[in-house]
Amino acid sequence: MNAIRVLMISAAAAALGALALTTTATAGQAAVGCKAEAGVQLAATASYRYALHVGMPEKMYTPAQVRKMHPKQGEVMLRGSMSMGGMSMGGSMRHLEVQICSKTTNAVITNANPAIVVVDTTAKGMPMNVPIAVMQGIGKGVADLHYGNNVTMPAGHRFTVTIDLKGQRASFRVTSPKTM
Ligand SMILES: [Cu+2]
Repeated sequence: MNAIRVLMISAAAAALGALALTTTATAGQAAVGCKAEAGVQLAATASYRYALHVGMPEKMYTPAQVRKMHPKQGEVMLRGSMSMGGMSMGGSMRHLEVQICSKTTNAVITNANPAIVVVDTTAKGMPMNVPIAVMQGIGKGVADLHYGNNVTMPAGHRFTVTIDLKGQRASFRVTSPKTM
């Protein structure tokens, strides 16, 4: 019991250390994000800019896996939970990601706690809460930091995606892309 607790604490300390390192490396110059790019939809609220992208499922790794396996592609998950069976659902899994930036400076907001709700309007589905993982593309750094997960979104279906951060809400309409 005690040994487990010590282990958990040291793991938390290690995670904090890694975070501190990241913060130090980028101190002074906030990474800029939420750029207008192909396949990205932007929306602004009073304080934030949200950039939504839905693409093919991404392989997600923990920081420890990245250090050990040196993957060249995929994403590193900094916090949060990987959705169960993320890669196993075959054709209807998509990667839904939202970057959150300051509306005034476009600085990437790294410590947000957003809610993301998806509704399949084609299937007249119930609202689904997306489990929030905080991710960065491998090798891309904090400029790519975003929130989301692999989510079941059948190809060609229309969806409403609602982002809510501290009551500042924006909704997007998006069609799930076909397999490329
Ligand atoms: Cu991602």
